[in-house]
Amino acid sequence: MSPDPSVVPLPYTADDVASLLGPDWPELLRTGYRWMRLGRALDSRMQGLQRQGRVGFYGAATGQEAVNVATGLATLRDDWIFPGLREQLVALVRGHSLVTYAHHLFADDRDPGRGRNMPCHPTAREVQYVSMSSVIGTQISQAVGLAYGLRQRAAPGVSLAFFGDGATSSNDFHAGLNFAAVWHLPVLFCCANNQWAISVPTSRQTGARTFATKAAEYGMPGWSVDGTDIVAVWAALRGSLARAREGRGPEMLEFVTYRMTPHSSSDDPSRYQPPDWSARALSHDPVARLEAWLRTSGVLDPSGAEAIGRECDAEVRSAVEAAEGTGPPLPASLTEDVYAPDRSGSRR
Ligand SMILES: Cc1ncc(C[n+]2csc(CCOP(=O)(O)OP(=O)(O)O)c2C)c(N)n1
Repeated sequence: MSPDPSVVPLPYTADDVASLLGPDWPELLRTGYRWMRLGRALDSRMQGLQRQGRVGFYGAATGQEAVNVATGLATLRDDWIFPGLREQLVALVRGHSLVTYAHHLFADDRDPGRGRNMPCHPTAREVQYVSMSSVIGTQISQAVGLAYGLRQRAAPGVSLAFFGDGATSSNDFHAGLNFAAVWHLPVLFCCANNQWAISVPTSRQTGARTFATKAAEYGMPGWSVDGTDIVAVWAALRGSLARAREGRGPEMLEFVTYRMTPHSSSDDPSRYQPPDWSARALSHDPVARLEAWLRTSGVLDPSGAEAIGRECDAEVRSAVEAAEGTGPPLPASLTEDVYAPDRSGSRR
């Protein structure tokens, strides 16, 4: 990938980044860049497979990689992720296997969900990434319930609720923020504002200046962050996570991004997006912005960036090859994993 000269530059000197991310910033950003390229490679390959009829459905997160990768790298094992629609890369960065995710996308017999969920709705229990629900907003109050449980048990961890701009109009948004603020819970409300709820632009979603300003009236801090700038996302998350761990209560973070692909493989945005949308989105491509900055700062050279891109493509290709061709879940699996074994000995 060659850097796009029209990309909006990240506004930092190396000293700025060192003060925000610490002395190991070059390694952190190189790692972050690689994960972002992996997310991009995955989206590109899976959209192709969907068009070829090899997977049934796909929802890309192209344009939101900085948010997902920074979240995966800034959170700790004890933290919990309640995704909205596009946070699958968070699970991978936290350690979920790419091959297992590919099995999920093919909805086959090795999919931990045994093909019961739509593609892109994985559960990654081992990294505390909760199964996504397509029902917009429901995960917000679930994340708050989990945070309440953590507090009651004096258990470590922060619960992160992700949701799109559209989900801020759901009942769960109100119930979740209100309950969390009243009970002072360790939860972060992360609004992935990609400026569209399918065909509904943010101007039709709210009269508020930003989504983050809503937090104040619930009684918690709210931050509006450039979600296409991985340094900004990372620094903001570090601050909010640290305060939540200290017991200082919930916060809301709005990450402003540009949706660079259709809502899903079932959508045609040319019917509703303005003609200049893709140019605006491309100038805020989070991968291109980071790559341009890393090159200018001497952390990455063009051949290094290309090599990373090739490695990521190969990793995705080999995960797809390993998974594709596995048979569908056996019919008997329909009734497996549904009930826990009854250990009480009683007859019901
Ligand atoms: C309760 C509910 N209402 C409507 C829908 C249909 N629907 C699916 S995705 C979507 C838009 C979501 O937009 P947003 O929350 O901004 O997330 P994004 O898709 O932009 O990531 C809608 C309305 C749904 N799934 N659930």
